[in-house]
Amino acid sequence: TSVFQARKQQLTEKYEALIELKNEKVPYGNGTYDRYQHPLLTAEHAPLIWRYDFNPDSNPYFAERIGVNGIFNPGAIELNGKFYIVARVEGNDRKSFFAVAESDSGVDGFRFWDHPVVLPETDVPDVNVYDMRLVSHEDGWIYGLFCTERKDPVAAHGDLSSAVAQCGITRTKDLKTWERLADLKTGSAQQRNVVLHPEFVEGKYAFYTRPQDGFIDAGSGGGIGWGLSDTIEDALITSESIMDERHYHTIKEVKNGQGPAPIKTAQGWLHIAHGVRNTAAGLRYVLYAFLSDLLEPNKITHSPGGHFIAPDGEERVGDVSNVVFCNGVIARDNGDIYVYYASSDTRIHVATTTVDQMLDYVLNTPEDPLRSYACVQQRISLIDRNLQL
Ligand code: M1P
Repeated sequence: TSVFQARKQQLTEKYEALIELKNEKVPYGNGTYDRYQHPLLTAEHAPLIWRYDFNPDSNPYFAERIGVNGIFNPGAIELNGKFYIVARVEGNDRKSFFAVAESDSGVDGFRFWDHPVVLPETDVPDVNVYDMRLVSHEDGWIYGLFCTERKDPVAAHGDLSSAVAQCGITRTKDLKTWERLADLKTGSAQQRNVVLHPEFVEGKYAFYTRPQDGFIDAGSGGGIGWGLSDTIEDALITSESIMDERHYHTIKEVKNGQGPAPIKTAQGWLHIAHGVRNTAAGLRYVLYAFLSDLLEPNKITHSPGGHFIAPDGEERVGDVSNVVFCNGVIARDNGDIYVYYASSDTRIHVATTTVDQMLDYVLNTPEDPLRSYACVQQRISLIDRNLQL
């Protein structure tokens, strides 16, 4: 057999074994959610036909031609009983694009469709697109809100890093054909982590936003914002208010952002978000959760202190280490919740929980008391109640 044939067969067998790998819960959990043994999607899960030239004449060594660097920050949706992830796939060339992977179980067996998403451009072409939030809106469309990044047109000569991030909007009925709408317009110089609320509010489209001054720095802006738009086709937010502010010496001191669209529960809208703080080792991204009012989704009613999920074990290391990031969740009719999150801008994981467990978490976890002394009092109160039992 030729090198081509041998390598093609070996890599195909290895790939199929990876896709067929069963995923089990990591024992014990923390009572609120369970992690799983294996990541769901990594660069190795990118189909071989995306990466290798299968023609022996032009690729005698069966060498990788267009590599994939990472697969992370997933949007997620359930359609007709199947689990779909719209992953951020990053090529070796640093450009991200979106691709749909499908699974029957939601915790393993995710397989990409043959072709990535063909996302139409606007008149101002995107340089990079990433982090799609999928929302099944009550208007009947599935929307994908994502970050579109372009070079800053007013960057100083020689500055090749300054960028402008804004919210791109696309919609689909089947995850196959995508219609591109105009980018969201707000008063902010930069926007990332924009999410469409699944229902109309006051008869308008409602958005969670994240205004910020610079591409990386929240600056005087930041926090999870909220705004309404009359239309989605040419979405415009004229009044943006901050519903979840950053706060000194918390997990969201430097930045925060809404994760996926919130889940509707009997007790309120259940949100998963990310919070960022700075450390000597760089930024640390964790997930946190909160509950907001059913009628006024921008009013937070319960805000557990600290993180809900923080990077753990292998999650802590990757292209951008010490990061967990979530922009996809699936809540099934039976109350099961699948939280799709990525670690260190490298790979995708799932954590499973239920609406009941998450409500137990947000309703019974005390708020951050913001001072060490108060934290000790909070803990002593728990200890004393336990000692009496
Ligand atoms: O590298 C960590 C994350 O950084 C950004 O998140 P944020 O806008 O909150 O700073 C995003 O680029 C995200 O994709 C990335 O995972």
